[in-house]
Amino acid sequence: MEKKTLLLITPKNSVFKGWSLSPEFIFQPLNLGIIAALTPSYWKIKIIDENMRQFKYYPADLVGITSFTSTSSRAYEIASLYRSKNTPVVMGGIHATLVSNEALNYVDTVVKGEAESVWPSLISDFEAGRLQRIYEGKIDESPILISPKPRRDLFHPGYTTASVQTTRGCPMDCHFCSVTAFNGKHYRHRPIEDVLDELEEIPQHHIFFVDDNIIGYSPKSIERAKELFEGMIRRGFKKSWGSQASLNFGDDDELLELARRSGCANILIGIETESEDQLKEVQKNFNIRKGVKNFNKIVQRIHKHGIFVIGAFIFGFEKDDAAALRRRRKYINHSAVDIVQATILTPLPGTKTFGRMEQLKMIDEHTSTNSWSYFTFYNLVFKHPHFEKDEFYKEMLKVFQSIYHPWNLFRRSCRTFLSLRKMETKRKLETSFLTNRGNHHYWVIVKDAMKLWNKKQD
Ligand code: B12
Ligand code: SF4
Repeated sequence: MEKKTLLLITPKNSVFKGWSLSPEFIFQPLNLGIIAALTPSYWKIKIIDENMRQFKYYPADLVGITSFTSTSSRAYEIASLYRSKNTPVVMGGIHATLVSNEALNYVDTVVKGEAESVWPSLISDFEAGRLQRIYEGKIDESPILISPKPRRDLFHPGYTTASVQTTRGCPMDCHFCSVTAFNGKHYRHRPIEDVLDELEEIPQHHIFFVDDNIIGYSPKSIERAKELFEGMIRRGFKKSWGSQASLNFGDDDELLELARRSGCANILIGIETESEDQLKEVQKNFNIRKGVKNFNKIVQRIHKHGIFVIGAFIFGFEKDDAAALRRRRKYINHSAVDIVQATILTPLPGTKTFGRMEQLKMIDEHTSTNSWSYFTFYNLVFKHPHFEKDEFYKEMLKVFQSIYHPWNLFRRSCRTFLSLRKMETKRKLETSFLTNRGNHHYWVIVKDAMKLWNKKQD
């Protein structure tokens, strides 16, 4: 019997290159590696990441597409091409889950939620010629997340960083974030030995743990993180890793020490804003609890262990006026973070921000196929109470030019050099150089995004 072919695709954003402008910042499509691992071994599987190589039509029996909101327009384009050739298309991932009715206009089947519980039955249904329109992935109540080792052998060999996931879910439910809507409030973790075994097989030196918070919030989840780091030390990994966490990453010296010894180089923390009012507006309660006045101290405590911090900030909260944008810019330029990720508030489907703005009819057109491409976090895609679009962009130009000004980049790098402890001078120099490049990379993304500011959406 001839093998059936499954083609799995990560689409690009057709109007904005963004992250994929630097090959070293392109991440492996872990989701597609997992789908491939869930597929019976008698299938032939190919993964195409459009961010890595130009898309070329490749014949298949079944096509699976993943997508962010910002890449959904391109996902629909590719889906239409395959459907025009009578190849069934399945779409999964965050966008198809949260606006499944829209996605069903362009694809044969939508997988809502996490795929582990449904993909094997979808494949048997396909083989039996009874593919359904919707499959609903179930999230287990158990704190243990069972997910197969992704088929890394199918990834393009050019990724310099390997993506690994150790946990899912976030109890915080911040208004602008879709993680809780998608992965649930329940924090789940993979068995530590499974993660360690997976790490053994990864050739890349750099690892990005794609968890939304690698340590979680409860004492139990923090213990789990320590066990993971201890396991990495015990097995003698000499890799360098980064991940995401909340401000509680800086709470515990023992945890920080274990993180560093296990190879932690950097951590991305959602600081969002220096204004308590705005933190309240988006229910970023954890940061309020930590206290704005302590943010820099927390970052400095992380520095003491030789770990640098990527601070994520948001501009364009509904209460932001021009003065507030300037205050945030000033705060950032004086803050202790090493790399600044500054973005524009974007209502993502499934979030409370989206629900509220949608009700008030504030959000830009997002029903035509291309307009989702502008939901990149670098465009204002809603009617702001304090700004016309051009006024907002005028202010944001000043903000970005200042945050990523060569002089500020230089100052930030010097601060990084001086603040990192427990590191020999050569590594400190390398790290300062790296953070400078990181900031510069964000500036490159912003410059690319600015090209869209004056463009009319299709
Ligand atoms: C790592 C990451 C990135 C990486 C990219 C990784 C990649 N190649 O996919 C980088 C840093 C490049 C990135 C960029 C961006 N990201 Co991002 N990112 C993440 C993060 C933290 C982890 C993603 C991940 O690997 N998860 C692990 C995999 C296993 O989970 P999964 O993708 O959900 O897959 C499961 C299911 O969804 C399903 N599934 C997924 N695809 C498919 C396909 C099929 C066919 C099937 C059947 C099932 C299926 O099965 C999988 C297993 O259960 C998520 C948060 C999160 N919790 O997911 C945000 C997240 C996906 N990112 C988000 C956003 C907004 C962005 C940016 C727009 C942000 C920005 N400021 O630039 C850009 C967009 C980039 C672009 N190309 O346009 C949002 C997306 C929301 C949305 N509605 O689109 C998320 C959810 C974070 C959030 N705060 O809300 N991101
Ligand atoms: S922003 Fe971070 S803390 Fe808030 S819900 Fe999303 S993942 Fe959780």
